[in-house]
Amino acid sequence: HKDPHYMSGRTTMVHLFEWKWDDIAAECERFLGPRGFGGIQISPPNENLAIRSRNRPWWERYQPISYRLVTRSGNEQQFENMVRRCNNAGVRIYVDAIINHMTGTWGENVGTGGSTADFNNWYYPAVPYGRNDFNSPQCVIQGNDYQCCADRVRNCELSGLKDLNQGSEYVRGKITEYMNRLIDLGVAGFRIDAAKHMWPGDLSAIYSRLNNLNTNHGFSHGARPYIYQEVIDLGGEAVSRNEYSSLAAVTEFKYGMELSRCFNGQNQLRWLVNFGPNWGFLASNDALTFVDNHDNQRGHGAGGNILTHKRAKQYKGAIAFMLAHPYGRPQLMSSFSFHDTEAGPPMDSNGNIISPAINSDNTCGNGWVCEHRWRQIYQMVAFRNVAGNTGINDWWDNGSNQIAFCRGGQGFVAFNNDNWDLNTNLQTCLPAGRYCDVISGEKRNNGCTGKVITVGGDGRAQIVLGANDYDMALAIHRGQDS
Ligand code: LAG
Ligand code: CA
Repeated sequence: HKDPHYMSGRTTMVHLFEWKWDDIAAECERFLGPRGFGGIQISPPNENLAIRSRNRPWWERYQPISYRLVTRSGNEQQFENMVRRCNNAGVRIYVDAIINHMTGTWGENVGTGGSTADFNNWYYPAVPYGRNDFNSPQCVIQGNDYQCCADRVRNCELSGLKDLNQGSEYVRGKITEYMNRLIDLGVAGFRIDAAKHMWPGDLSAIYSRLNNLNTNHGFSHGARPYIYQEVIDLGGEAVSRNEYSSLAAVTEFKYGMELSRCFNGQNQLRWLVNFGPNWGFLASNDALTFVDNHDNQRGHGAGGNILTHKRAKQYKGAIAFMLAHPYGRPQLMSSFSFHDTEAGPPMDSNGNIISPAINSDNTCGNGWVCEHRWRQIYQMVAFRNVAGNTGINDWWDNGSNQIAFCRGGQGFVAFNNDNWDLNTNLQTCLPAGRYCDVISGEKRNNGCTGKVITVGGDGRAQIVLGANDYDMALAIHRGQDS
């Protein structure tokens, strides 16, 4: 369950948070496929409670009311069409699977597909689930449970959401039926929401009953779904991510926290010389790595001081480092803009999601941030694809916040997070030539719209990154010379 089954030469997925299926299908064909993205994490595709009293917050999608494939992102036919078109474009789909709980305790009870529920009686007729499919006696997780009591973290309710008993044969059957339907429709894997709140043994039983990936969608015979389990573990809790890493991959929340500290100026970039397991992270293949996710970018989940698109220069620096550095399996965040941390995606007065507009410079409009369409970000996805399995060599730093390194003979990257200029002759490990920096510009009509770096026969080049430059990184790679 640790292989994402990307098409060959692809390395990176993006979370298209709250996008509609039709828009994702178009995005695969017009952008993600051609630009070499490996996959997409989509928002939960199963029916959720429509929470009108709060003006349709984003988090209503974490309140399942049934496993029918109908949400504000689209219906089953649109879902099927999206998966087919994305797979055809070489881009895999990963489903955010909400299997810990069902919706509960809200003053309304109609789902996005019209299903209803009777929360007070644990009754979800559209599945159906009833009282004895949920943990008993009923209890709600309290703050200190995370320190003391793994059993309460797993068997009590997460913010009052009705807590399914995954130990039950019937519940396991309903969950695997849902996930297998998605596999048969061509998805490549799952994010397991709230994995910390489920017993590893129960998850293992569920994973073992999942189908192999669908060979009609280009997967090889016997391919197992990629699974990354959401376990927030910054250390010191009763539940550890190590209880899950033998089953499948795990979200490595320490990664984005530490990288944010570095690019925020709270830790020096030079310490990144041994970034990876030496920092207490999971093994590389076990780790789903990211700077921010849909929760911590708005102070939900673990919260913390995480860089987001709102601090663009530092954020692009951190993302460029993540994509240039070989550790982990990177995931990009693609957001809608927000001030209110509860607000849902751009929507019309009927609550329908408004599609992103695509501007002539590749960026998005209509309230969508589309970090994945920022040049400095999508061109680093291409950098990572070119760098492939190479390691890091020729690390250089100035003893503070200026660093540079090579990826074999494939690529070279430099960063300046000091408040003085970087202007130094460095080894790039690349063949002689004139290279177009993929951060400050791009190759266009045999020219380069950004900095041109001249690499000599000895592989060295003069590298300039002004403290006041628009971006703090510079990156060149094979295929970008002229
Ligand atoms: C997750 N991972 O473990 C998701 O990444 C996270 O986004 C989900 O919480 C959570 N687990 C449950 O799937 C989000 C919001 C919560 C929200 C919850 C359910 O961060 O704030 O809770 O989704 O919609 C909301 C209210 C609570 C209320 C609860 C139950 O904020 O006050 O108690 O709904 O009605
Ligand atoms: Ca639970």
